[in-house]
Amino acid sequence: IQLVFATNNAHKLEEVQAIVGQGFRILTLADIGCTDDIPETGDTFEANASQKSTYLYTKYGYDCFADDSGLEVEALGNEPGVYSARYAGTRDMEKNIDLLLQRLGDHQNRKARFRTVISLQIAGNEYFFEGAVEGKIGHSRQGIGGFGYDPLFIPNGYDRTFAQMTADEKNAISHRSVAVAKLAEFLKAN
Ligand code: ITT
Repeated sequence: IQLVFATNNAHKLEEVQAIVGQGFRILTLADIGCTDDIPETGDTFEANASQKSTYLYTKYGYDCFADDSGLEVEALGNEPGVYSARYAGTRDMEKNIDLLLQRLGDHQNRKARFRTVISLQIAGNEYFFEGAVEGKIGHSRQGIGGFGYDPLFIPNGYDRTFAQMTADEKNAISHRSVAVAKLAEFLKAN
């Protein structure tokens, strides 16, 4: 099985490749010579995942998939959500994390979830796969692994953040691994 992954995020690529193993060959945008800034203007994860995979399939004709994901913090009305990558206006994660910690302050309710929606395009048909992981937001950054908001996110049942886990530990429970496992099941069955 060979699919293009419509992402510019090297961390996502690394995680997905580790989750699916060697049985799947995942091509990158670089592999197919795509340097486009793929538009992402929806207001749901589904819409954005679909926009990215549809763009690639329509322009290049490759079977492909896209991952749209983000962090939903309950006390912030599920922000940053689809704005996770640019919460503070740019892709600077230091600023994004500072803003989140500032807005949450010392709020008692620190419940949060990571969500991933994958859109798969095969022969002109689209399929969606979702994953989520529940947890809470720490009071400060902890750990240096992972990417994005990982230093803040403590999954339920653990007392460490995703950034304090090994890649394998994160991949065993993450939102992305849940969605990717469903994608892999689907591909094997079809
Ligand atoms: P592509 O659209 O090119 O795939 P992106 O980084 O722009 O890459 P998104 O639009 O889906 O991806 O934004 C997701 C953001 O949510 C991402 O930049 C992180 O800040 C955050 N995020 C998603 N998954 C995460 C994870 O597993 N750990 C920490 N933060 C994550």
